Amino acid sequence: MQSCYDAAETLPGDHAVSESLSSLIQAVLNYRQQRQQEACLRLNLSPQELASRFDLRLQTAPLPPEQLRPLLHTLQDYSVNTQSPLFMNQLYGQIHEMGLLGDFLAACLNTSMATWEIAPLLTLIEKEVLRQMAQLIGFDNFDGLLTPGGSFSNLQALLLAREKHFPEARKAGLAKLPPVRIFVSDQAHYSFVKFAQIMGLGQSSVVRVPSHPKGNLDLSALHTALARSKAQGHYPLMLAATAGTTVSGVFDDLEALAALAVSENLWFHVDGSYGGSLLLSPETRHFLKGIEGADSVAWNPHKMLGVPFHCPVLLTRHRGLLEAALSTEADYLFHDPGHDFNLGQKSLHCGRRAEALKFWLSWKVYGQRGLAQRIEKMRAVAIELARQIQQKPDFFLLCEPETPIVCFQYRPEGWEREAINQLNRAVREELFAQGEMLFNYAQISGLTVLRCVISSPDFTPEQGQKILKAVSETAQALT
Ligand code: ABU
Repeated sequence: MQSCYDAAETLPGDHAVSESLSSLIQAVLNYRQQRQQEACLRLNLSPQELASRFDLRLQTAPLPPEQLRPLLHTLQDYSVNTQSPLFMNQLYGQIHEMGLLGDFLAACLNTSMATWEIAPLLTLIEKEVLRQMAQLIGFDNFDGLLTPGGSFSNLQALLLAREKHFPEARKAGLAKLPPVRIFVSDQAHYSFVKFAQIMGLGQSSVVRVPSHPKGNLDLSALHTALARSKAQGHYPLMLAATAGTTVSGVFDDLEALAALAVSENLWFHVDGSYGGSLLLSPETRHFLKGIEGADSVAWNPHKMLGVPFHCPVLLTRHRGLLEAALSTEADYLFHDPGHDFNLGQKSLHCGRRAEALKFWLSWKVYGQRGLAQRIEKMRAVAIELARQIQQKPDFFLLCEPETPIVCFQYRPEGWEREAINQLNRAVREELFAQGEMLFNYAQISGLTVLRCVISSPDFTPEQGQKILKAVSETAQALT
């Protein structure tokens, strides 16, 4: 049996293999293009059914060459098609070509971002991306890095806050810390609770302040929570605002929260993992007014900008604090202590992929204007979808979209709240199983809403109508 490469003569990396690599990559791209035309975005199979259809086994013998292309195609077939405009299930979706190319290039360069020695140009590229983002935020001074995810950016912000308020905790641990409190809205990302627990602060150190019905933090509830916490002898450490909430994509009042953070001596973090990208467009940056007052910002360009998953960024205006909080002696790797170009000294983990490259290449090629247009288009179709919803008497719109997220309910007249909630969940489950349009559901303000995250600039108003028709017909069929 002949293998993809003849193991006796050639090994992966040899010229003969790289020849076939380019045709294999072309085959993957062609098949990806072909899949765009297909109606079904996801096959609804149980783990057992999927495992029985796809040959997962790893064997001793090499794969026969004629089986490789079919294997790659099947792998694509059985994966979720996130490239369709009708993939609206998560906060990421359709990617663009420069993002894909930049990610491929990062894999080709195959290095770690730990030190200047092994990633000189990539380090400068990461710093340039950070500089441009910091400028958009309005930081005069900045520091930062690409992190392993928005959750980890929030963790690094927590560590920065601790370092600023209790630098001794780094060596001495938490034993002498007062009972600290971290204030977030009840719509904030779950990572604050998870990482407060992992940091040893305990889940109860996170105070989840009620939000308004559309999902933005209620300022008067925050004042009440702060006063109660201080009266109980707690130490208010951090206030974390959300710029683009996970469910409804709305913005907390950053200006008011920044002012409050100053007066209460709180570390002010803005979790702009989803909504940070609105800073790129002059049409939308007003939603983030006040972000320049943040001590730290999380921002994930992969969420709205078509950069492949993932590209999470953490920025702070406190230079030197990341190293203070995280650098560790390891002279086998970091030969020059204090070298500002050894980004590994600011990082939670050692080996870090060159995630900034794909964003840098996208920005370089499309320009800020091109990236901004993507957001403007997606927002425009989200607003159009919201308008269509408002015109239908049996639909309810949660709120005017601030980002390209549209949350709504199908609401038959005269139905009780709980019955409506159950109906909407059933509608989503039915449509999700059919696989022609993938959107999620979520709870907010006691409602189960259908949540469409538009992540493609190709999404059309006709596709919006198709979604509403499908929701309405499915609901009627279910009742
Ligand atoms: N990191 C938040 C992910 C939530 C979502 O994609 O729906």
